[in-house]
Amino acid sequence: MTKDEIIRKLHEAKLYAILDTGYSKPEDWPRLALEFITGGVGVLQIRAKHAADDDLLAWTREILTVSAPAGVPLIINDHPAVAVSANADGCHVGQDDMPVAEVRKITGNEMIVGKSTHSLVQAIAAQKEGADYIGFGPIFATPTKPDYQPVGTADIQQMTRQVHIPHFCIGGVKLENCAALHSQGVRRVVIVSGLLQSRAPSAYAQEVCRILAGSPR
Ligand code: TZP
Ligand code: MG
Repeated sequence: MTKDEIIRKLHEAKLYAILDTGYSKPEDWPRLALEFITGGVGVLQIRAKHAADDDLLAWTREILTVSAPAGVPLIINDHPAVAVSANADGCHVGQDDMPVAEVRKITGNEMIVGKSTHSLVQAIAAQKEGADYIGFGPIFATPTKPDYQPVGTADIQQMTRQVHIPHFCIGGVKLENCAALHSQGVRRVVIVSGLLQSRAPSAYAQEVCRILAGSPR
């Protein structure tokens, strides 16, 4: 995908899913990726905190065989060099990782770079730094990211006014709280454990997308 196409997909996306080794086995990822995409997931990320580069590269190549034909961007958490080797669509970094400009020196100008933010100030700073999209959270406390103070929903409207790159609310987001988040101005979310622990991930994703699109049942 070209960078323009990837960015258009980010704007269109309601739901961003993460294939995380904390909740799932990489051998299940191709099946999960297909179910997620069928349910309307618009962006996928691979997050494998303790994996070797070779494994990450192999997993990424495999998921790309599912995501690329569907036109769903695949982002790698950290590891910009692996993202390049695999020809993934982008790389995602946190506050303690390389700055966006450093990542771009490795990934070049055709990949996107996303950044995790944990406050309104960080969200505005990430936009200024040149990130293509941000994650904003954790909105609620979550075992997936246990050491972070939840940011809650108070700054979402302010963030929406000031941040014009796509922003995805993350952290403790579940199907059950999507309607309340939508009513507070949330239009895009990242869900990790909710989707990976669902027994019907495709239907789960479909329902989240329906709620965030604000469309009637
Ligand atoms: N960054 C902020 S919260 C979070 C990350 C990676 C984890 C979100 O996981 P879950 O399981 O959807 O709460
Ligand atoms: Mg990181």
